[in-house]
Amino acid sequence: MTSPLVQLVPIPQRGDARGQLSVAELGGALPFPVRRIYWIYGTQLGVSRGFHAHKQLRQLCVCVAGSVRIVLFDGRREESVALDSSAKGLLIGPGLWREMHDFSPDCVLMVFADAEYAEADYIRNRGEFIQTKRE
Ligand code: T46
Repeated sequence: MTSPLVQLVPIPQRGDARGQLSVAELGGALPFPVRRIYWIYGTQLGVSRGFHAHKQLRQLCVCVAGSVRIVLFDGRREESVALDSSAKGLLIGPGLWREMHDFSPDCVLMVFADAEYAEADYIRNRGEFIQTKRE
């Protein structure tokens, strides 16, 4: 049986009468030590992002405001997931082509990564990505 490309993890919610608080910690929602955090926001209407794969990088994506749709492709199968809550995170491992579409104007996508930024880890050409999956 093939495992799903979309791997969602629950993010513990610790809100109370004062408001909301969400927690991503090692051994909980985070399966790896974090070495970098970045967040994507202010995305213009109709703009899509991503269109690349990573050779090694593991990431946890949490949409902490608004919504976005993420498409994953492993060279054969494609799956899509809507992220619209800080109560769930999307784990994206290496070897997956990812695209981000349908950003809401208020979307803030926070990404926890297990390594520092390295352009050499990116495969930004879809044809090249598909070729590496065949090898
Ligand atoms: C990913 C998806 C979900 C840096 O200098 N440092 C960084 O940590 C990052 C993430 C990017 N950059 C530079 C590289 C580019 O010149 O910022 C610019 C925009 O990056 P990029 O076009 O790769 O952004 P997205 O939104 O297409 O992809 C990003 C991540 O790069 C990628 O790892 O998986 O979000």
